[in-house]
Amino acid sequence: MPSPPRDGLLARLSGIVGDANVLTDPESMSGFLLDWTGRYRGEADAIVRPRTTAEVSAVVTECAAADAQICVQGGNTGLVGGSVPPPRRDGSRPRIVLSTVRMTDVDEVDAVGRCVGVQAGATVEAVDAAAARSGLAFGIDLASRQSATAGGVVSTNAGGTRMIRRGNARSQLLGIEAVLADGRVLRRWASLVKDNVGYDLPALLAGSEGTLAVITRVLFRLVVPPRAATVAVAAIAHVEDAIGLIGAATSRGLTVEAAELMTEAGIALVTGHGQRRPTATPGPFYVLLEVSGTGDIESTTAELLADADGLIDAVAQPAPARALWAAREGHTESIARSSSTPVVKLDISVPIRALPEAFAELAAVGTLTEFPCRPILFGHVGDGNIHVNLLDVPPEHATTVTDHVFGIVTANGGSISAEHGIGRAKVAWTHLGRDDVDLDIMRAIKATLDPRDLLNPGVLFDR
Ligand code: 2HG
Ligand code: ZN
Repeated sequence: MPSPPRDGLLARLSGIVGDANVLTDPESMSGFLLDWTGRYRGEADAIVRPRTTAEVSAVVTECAAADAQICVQGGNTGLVGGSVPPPRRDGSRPRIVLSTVRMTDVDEVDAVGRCVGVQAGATVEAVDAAAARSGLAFGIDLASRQSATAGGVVSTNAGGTRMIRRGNARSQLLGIEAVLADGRVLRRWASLVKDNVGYDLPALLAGSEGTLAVITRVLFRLVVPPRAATVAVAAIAHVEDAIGLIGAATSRGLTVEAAELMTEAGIALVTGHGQRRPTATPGPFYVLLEVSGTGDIESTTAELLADADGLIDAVAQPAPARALWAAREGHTESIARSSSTPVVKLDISVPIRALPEAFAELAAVGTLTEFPCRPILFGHVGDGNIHVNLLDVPPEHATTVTDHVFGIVTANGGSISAEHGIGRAKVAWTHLGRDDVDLDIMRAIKATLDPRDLLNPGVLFDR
């Protein structure tokens, strides 16, 4: 049952952001209360849409005074339930969703310093488009680029398809502005590549999943894009062949901009949803490589493919080769549309040397009679990161099948969350990724910055 908000809180929030930006009717609220996967639904008293850092600070201050909890939401494209509030457990605390949807400013790019300041709600696509107008690029790219936001990718420390070359969202950070749980504004905003005055607080907020502060602005470093790149998709016989191809590309002097692994089961799903099959001859596995370099990259790529172990078929096109990328990027959407139950989405990583064996063990989950499910595995093979998507899992088996997958991952020396974070989906398993000392320190940091548990309740910690 929804609890009544503290007297007057919503009126005071309306005074800050305007009546039109405090949504309380169920129809306009519903999209903000359900996560992208459809697995996590929550409750809140209102959706509040501030426009500026000053408004966020005022909203947080009012919420703190009313003991109201705040769930921060960007594009709501995270896949671990971290951007929607939990169902109510404690009926007495009011709760709002703070949406950054109106905070979309993108400053002028500093082409010399190679950086740009943006508000938290600017999309990845908008950041990249601004960079491109100055001949630069944003180091983060992902399939949800039209919705995923700057604040979202930083707070989840997103990786995406350029991670192998450019690093994760934390690596793109030059500065940050964030509102603390008491309403004060933390601002580190010098476009300095070298700046070692104490703790790296922007880096701490990256990956904190909205539990320590509300990120309002980000100063991103930008990168120089390659002059030319080639995208190749190879149908291959073994997972090892994908890893071999990445090493061989580097040995030939090519720079690997992206390296993605897919399976025939995944390609069959995306082609069933309108994408073109990448190679004429199917393979049990596919690797998509985007490579850049100097000289004749096309010929070097052709030689690379001709010498590749386990090659069944291959195509190569000059970047951006959108149709080739579409087969990879269409996976998430096609998977969501193909499962009879909410997809169990697990995002794991293992050391590269353990990847072929771990991959085989993970794929075999579909053959176990105790957990009926259909696994589709794909991901960022160069980073050892596999997205384990389990379709048609009866909801009563979701926890046991997750336990089973995480057992495989930890036995292979891997991580239970490679790039999607913990959200509310993986809270019960954080002990598999961090020991007691580590978790104690995390709780101590949370207790220092948000002692009253105002920010993103239920995310990262079970409270
Ligand atoms: C991707 O790499 C995203 O496309 C989503 O991280 C992965 O749907 C998924 O499991
Ligand atoms: Zn991914």
